[in-house]
Amino acid sequence: MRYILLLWIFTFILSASTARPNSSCDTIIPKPQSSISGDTPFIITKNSRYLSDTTLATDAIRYLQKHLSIVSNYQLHQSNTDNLGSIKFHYNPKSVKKSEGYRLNISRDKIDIEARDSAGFFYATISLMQLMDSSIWGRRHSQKQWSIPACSIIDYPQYKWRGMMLDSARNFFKLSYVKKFIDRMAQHKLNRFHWHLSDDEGWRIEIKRYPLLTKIGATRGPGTKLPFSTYPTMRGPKNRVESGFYTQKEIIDIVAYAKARSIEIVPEIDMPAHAKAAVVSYPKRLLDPDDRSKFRSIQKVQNNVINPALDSSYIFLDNVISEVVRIFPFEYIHLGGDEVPSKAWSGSPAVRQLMRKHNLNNNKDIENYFFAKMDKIVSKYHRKLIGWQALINAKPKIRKDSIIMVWRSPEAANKVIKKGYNAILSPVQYLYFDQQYVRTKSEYGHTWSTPISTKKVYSYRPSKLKKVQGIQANLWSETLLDEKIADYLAWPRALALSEIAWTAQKRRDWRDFKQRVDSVGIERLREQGIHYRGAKAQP
Ligand code: TNX
Repeated sequence: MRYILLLWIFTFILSASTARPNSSCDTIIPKPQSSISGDTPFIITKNSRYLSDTTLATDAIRYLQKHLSIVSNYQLHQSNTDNLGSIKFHYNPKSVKKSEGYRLNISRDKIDIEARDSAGFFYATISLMQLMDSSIWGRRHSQKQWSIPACSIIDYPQYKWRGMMLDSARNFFKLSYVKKFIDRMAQHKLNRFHWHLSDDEGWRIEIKRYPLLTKIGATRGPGTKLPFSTYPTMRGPKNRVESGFYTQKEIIDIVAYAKARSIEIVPEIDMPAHAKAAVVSYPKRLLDPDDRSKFRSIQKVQNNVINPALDSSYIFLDNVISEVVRIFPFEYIHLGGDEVPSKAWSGSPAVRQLMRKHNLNNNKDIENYFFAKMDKIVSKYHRKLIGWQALINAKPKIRKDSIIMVWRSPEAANKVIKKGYNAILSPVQYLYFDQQYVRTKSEYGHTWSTPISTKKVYSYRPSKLKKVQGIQANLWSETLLDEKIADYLAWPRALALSEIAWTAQKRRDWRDFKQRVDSVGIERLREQGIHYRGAKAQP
């Protein structure tokens, strides 16, 4: 009996020590620019209080409170007096010089957090939470006391654009998943959620003036006007009707949800190509009735392009954009611009006439004409333009403060910058998270480019040229048949993304990163129920 009791005590001690507090402060992903470990940890209990002298810390405090109340069943209350054992949020633009930066000082008696903006306070809090046991990220009651290692951190991001794109058009994702996606980004200090909301396979955003966009354009499969869920690159289930879109009300909610996590949402309405869902919904407005062209896109979709010679196309797009900017407050809007099939418009009398009138010689000229007009519309709504690389082919006429997303190669950014534009780097060879991790039949993901392991993502050294706004990973969804596959392809690669976007190159080291991923990074993903790809040796 005594023996059994001893064994029981021993097992108890062992299991308690696996839920150990982190003893070092080197567990944060992405790695801070500077961090020094101290001696005695700070303990959060239900008696801990916070103090704040700024409303800029409000979202950060709420976030910490929300997690604590899930896992510990208590709120962190506010205190008016500066007692020992408080967490202090202090606005200090003098000591924190960089936007989104923060200082975090943890000692036995108090925690000091300083920042100059709400993102800085939020990221300090994220770091604080990463220093706690991983169960802080969980969704069940776990523990009452939280030990946080003593630590002194000075931190700021090296890029201001740290993005991830989710394609809700090829396969629709429920709102609940979009929220999870955004939350997980925020937990790794990613700050731009690029939302691909329209493509050939579906129009996913409610536009009040044009209800058919979602009535017709958000449904595909047998018996619909978009019966091509079986074309070669779509590996979806055949003969099934699929549909889905987000209402404006839902989107307003998501924008606020993201904002509270220091994330801006960039909506993308893809044009003039990748627009089959739009053109089948409103053919009279968007297509030349006399157009005799017959062509297929690279993804084998027939006649998927808006006609750029019709006044009705621009009126339509202007109206659409007027509704988009009403619900998306971010200063940029993404208008796609990729992959116009070479034979598009070849049989359109309206386009032929347009070419004569404006002295346009080829499709590139026509696309530039189209985007010059679209840029004017975007500027009318006080927004700036983002587009894929093709936007600056030949002689672009869009404003110089536009941003070009460069995806064909890492080097292609130079061309963009030479032409005087800003760039976001998203090279397919490193940051297309829809590609397989390794080339094996059993792996999820696309195979048309190179496979991308987490290590490969981590090895990317993005250019530091001034016009480079930052980097972004893209999760196109042709092969993402469910949320689990989306999770698998995104994680743990997104951990590497967060570090190359945030941490200076001289602080980055694969072995050090991998050690943090293996010890706690993966544990945090597991706590959240992410279906990550779990090969430990090669995350
Ligand atoms: C290229 S990159 C595309 C997308 C596809 C993706 C699949 C770009 C601007 N266009 O339409 O979904 O490849 O990997």
